[in-house]
Amino acid sequence: MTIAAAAGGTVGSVFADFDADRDLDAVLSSAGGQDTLLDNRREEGFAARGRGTGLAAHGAGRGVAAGDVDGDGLADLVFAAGPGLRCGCI
Ligand SMILES: [Ca+2]
Ligand SMILES: [Ca+2]
Repeated sequence: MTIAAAAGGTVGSVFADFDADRDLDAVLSSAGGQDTLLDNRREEGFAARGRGTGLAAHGAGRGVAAGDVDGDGLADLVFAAGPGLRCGCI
């Protein structure tokens, strides 16, 4: 799968190496409420993951950002959804 194929309804995206395998993965925030982790499989393209990754369906997405919010050395995700913010970690 390409990122463009998975990006319908996307209102925000962030790229980082979320599984520490030295390639950039992507998280897409969706206006439809289901965020998607795109696992970079290199020559195979990206594999879409949703449920089971810690990402959950929510209200209308507004955006996503990545950073080490809790200082544990691992990337965390912060989603803007609906009228407030929620935080998810993968
Ligand atoms: Ca990766
Ligand atoms: Ca962290």
